Amino acid sequence: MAAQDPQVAVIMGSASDWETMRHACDMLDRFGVPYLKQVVSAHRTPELMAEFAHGARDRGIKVIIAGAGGAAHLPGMVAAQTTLPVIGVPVQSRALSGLDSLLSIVQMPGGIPVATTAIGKSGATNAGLLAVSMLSMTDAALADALQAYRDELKDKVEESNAQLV
Ligand code: RP5
Repeated sequence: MAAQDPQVAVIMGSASDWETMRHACDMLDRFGVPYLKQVVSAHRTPELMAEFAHGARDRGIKVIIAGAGGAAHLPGMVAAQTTLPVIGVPVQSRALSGLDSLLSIVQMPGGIPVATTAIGKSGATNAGLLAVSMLSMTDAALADALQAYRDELKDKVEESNAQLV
């Protein structure tokens, strides 16, 4: 749900990250949360990254999801330039399967937090869910929708158990 008044920004270091980051957007779509998606590269477009990070709060963004792979400095560099919550998604890299991305994002020195998810699709999915969860602190309808989603997951486990016999 791309919208004029996005509450979440989903940014990524390269268009090649989209196959991963689309799973964060799928979750935001599922919960009807308006968001924007954009390629913002820490090393190819550093000025754009700074402009984006400094302006995000004023344009009404409440949570930033930032995905990157390899030397994945985007989430940390964005977090350094905004006090909004930043969720970092380590994209699975070709050379090191995303371990490089994970370690680049997760070990932020104390003071500038990045909430880091798992590598790849699961991480992107959970980043979307975590953003919804953050927004649900002040949105009862979203809280209800999240609970319904959890109930669905539980039902699926029960269904799969029934199929084991
Ligand atoms: C990072 O470099 C991006 O986040 C991407 O995961 C990785 C490779 O980018 P491309 O060379 O595919 O554009 O900046």
